[in-house]
Amino acid sequence: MNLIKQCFHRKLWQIITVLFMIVICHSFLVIPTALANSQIKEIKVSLGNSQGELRFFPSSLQFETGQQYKLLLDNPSPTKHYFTSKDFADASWTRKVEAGKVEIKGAIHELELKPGSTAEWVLTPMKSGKYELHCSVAGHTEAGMIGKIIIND
Ligand SMILES: [Cu+2]
Repeated sequence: MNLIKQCFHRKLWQIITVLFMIVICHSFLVIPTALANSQIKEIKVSLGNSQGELRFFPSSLQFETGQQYKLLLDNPSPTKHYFTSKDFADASWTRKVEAGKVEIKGAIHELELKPGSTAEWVLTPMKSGKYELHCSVAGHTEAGMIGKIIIND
């Protein structure tokens, strides 16, 4: 009787061990898949509008550290504008900027968009904080072409 009980216990432990191994193996398979699936998030920002208003649309941007973003910038206005946020750029890792047929790699601090142009800035925010955004064309910051960028942990 005791031998049967012992045998049963051994079998039970074997089953538990196998189940445990399956769970461990499964998590090793699932975690890299989840990482690979983490999509690039797109955020669209217009510099000014067709009415010539000196504003960013939207003027408040939120990011998360470690998440990759594609910042889609466009200028639908009749004048050129800047997307200037040096501290935000310093707090982020830039993979590339694409504008027209040109792809620029390396650190970026400021982008100038001529009327009707677009640019794509692919970046990963690294350091949380609040950062200011402005357009550095003379008079535009004073007219209210400013914004805020928040990077959350
Ligand atoms: Cu401007």
